[in-house]
Amino acid sequence: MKGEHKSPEFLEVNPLGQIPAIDDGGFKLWESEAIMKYLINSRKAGEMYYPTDIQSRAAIDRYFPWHHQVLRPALAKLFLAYYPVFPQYKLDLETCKKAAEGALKVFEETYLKDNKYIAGDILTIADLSVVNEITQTYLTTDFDYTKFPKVKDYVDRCLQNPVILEVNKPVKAFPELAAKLFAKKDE
Ligand SMILES: N[C@@H](CCC(=O)N[C@@H](CS)C(=O)NCC(=O)O)C(=O)O
Repeated sequence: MKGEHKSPEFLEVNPLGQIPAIDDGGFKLWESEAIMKYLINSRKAGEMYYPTDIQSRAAIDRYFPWHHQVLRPALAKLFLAYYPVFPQYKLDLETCKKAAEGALKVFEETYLKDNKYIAGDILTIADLSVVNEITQTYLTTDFDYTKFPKVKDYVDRCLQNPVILEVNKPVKAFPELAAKLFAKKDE
């Protein structure tokens, strides 16, 4: 919010000026997917969120390109249409709702078709990536998630994970913060 991600110190870590980025003893890395995989591989924590079984990994890896290209942009635009944090993006709420509905329909009918989680019965880094993109609007807007019962059940299931629940506490509080932020801008 204060623009620290554009400071010279931060740009040393990620020249793209975006979060997340890490500096692991001098090894600098950005891109959330690469960071999650690096941390899991370097800390040998694979079995938990990125199982080493080749087919499980493939099922997780298969999700990411679609996530980065389709679901994430659609949900990010939906969020920004509700909360114009970047007013330079002229986003029409109804258009964004339609795009988000299209992406969520595919997510529900493909990735959640027969699965509790994206890659099967266990929660993985694919779920860690998507669930917070969804809760951004699930917990903070009137966007109609009842149209997507499997997505709704999925998010409620993910929110039972204590880490995901913790991360989402500030998300839940966002509408209050936004009201203050936008009131200040209008002053
Ligand atoms: N593909 C990148 C996307 C990174 C990204 O878009 N970060 C956003 C926050 S979620 C950001 O830093 N936006 C501020 C900006 O671009 O100035 C990833 O998965 O890490």
